[in-house]
Amino acid sequence: MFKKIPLHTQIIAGLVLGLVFGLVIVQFGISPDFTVNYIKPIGTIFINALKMIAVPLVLASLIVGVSNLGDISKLSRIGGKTIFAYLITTVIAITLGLLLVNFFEPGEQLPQETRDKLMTQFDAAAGSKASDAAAIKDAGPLQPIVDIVPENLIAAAADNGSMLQVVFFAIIAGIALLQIPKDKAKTFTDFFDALNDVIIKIVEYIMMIAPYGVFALMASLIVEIAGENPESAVELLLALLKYTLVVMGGLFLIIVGVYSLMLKAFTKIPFKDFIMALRPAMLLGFSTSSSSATLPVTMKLVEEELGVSEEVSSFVLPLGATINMNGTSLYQAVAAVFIAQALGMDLTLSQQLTIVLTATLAAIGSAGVPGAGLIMLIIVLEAIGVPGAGVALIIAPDRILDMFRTVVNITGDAAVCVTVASTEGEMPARLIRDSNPFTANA
Ligand code: DAS
Repeated sequence: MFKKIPLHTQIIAGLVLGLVFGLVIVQFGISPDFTVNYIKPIGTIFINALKMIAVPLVLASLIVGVSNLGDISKLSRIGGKTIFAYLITTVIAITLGLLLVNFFEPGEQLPQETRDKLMTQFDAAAGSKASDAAAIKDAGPLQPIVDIVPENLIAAAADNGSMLQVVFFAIIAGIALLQIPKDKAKTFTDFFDALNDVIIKIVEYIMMIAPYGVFALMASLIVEIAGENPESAVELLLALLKYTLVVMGGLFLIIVGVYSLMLKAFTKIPFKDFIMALRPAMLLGFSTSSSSATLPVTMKLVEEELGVSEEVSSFVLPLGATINMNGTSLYQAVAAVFIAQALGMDLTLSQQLTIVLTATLAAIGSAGVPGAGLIMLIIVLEAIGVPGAGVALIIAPDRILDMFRTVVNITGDAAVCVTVASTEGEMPARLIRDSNPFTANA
């Protein structure tokens, strides 16, 4: 019976029960020892499992994603337009996220005592972070670029902090794959294709313990942060609520701002018709939190309801489901800065620009499965010197945010798809009006 409950319902239940459990412990002054010694480890296991697969997930999904572009020569007009549109919408989403989180500062209200506890809880030896920060300041202006190229791939893979170096290698390997004889590349591509599937299966296993992990993380977070004064738990929850509203606001602006402008500028599709035609895919993305699972429906809808040819949709949409996640990239930008704010770490401009680069790459590397964005967030955090375990702070609302950001991911893929098709002269308004049941009688 338990298996039949949808995953997101289970996780929301874990979240609520963890919240209630933590608040009861704090409210009745019960010793935190039991929670810290027997509940918190479950949460640590869940976080470690997420961190465990971050490196293989990046390697597999990026190498497969880049090599799926087909050989370099085939990156014709459509491929160039598609990748350009995906990169532009991703950078716009991240920039919008950074503007919102720096303007609303959801993590700034926390008292210093809470910040110190959070920093300790995330096993971040503040001292070493300070020395890392000092090292960053002393390094030359091109150091961030130098740091992208690993001197030892195994060492980079072993240290979550060098995730950007793993991403760099994965992209270079994917491009090199495109330039060696197809028969030779197939062995390598098949291996990483299989690895990609294995990792996605492992993500499913990890998401099975998610309800328990979220329960444990929420309970121990409340108990450890509240300590003697319960009101600091309330402050933390209020900060989390503000963070959630900033992400949701940003996701909404992407759809009604970015995508509607793009459709208005490059297509003759009325935005309302686009959304009405795409509704079934948006609802499926919301309930499954998976771009990959929704892909077949998205393809069917853009072809049948919006007049996109199969040739365009079968290139643009699968690529988008793999490398284009505008919702996830906005979420990662907001989450990274929120966690830094909550830990009292001021981010320099170059660290915020690093977020643009790493969140773009993290979104490219995120697989279209539930929870992928959270796993890849670790890359962004480590790249800017914020402890990766800081994801524990935002894990509570993450399942709900995953549902909404997946809807934006899917909508963005479809918006770019109809834009590319329109610029290929594929969809005169007449065709859309005739084929679209919502407007056929208009
Ligand atoms: N659930 C992912 C997707 O399918 C997005 C994410 O995890 O951020 O698009």
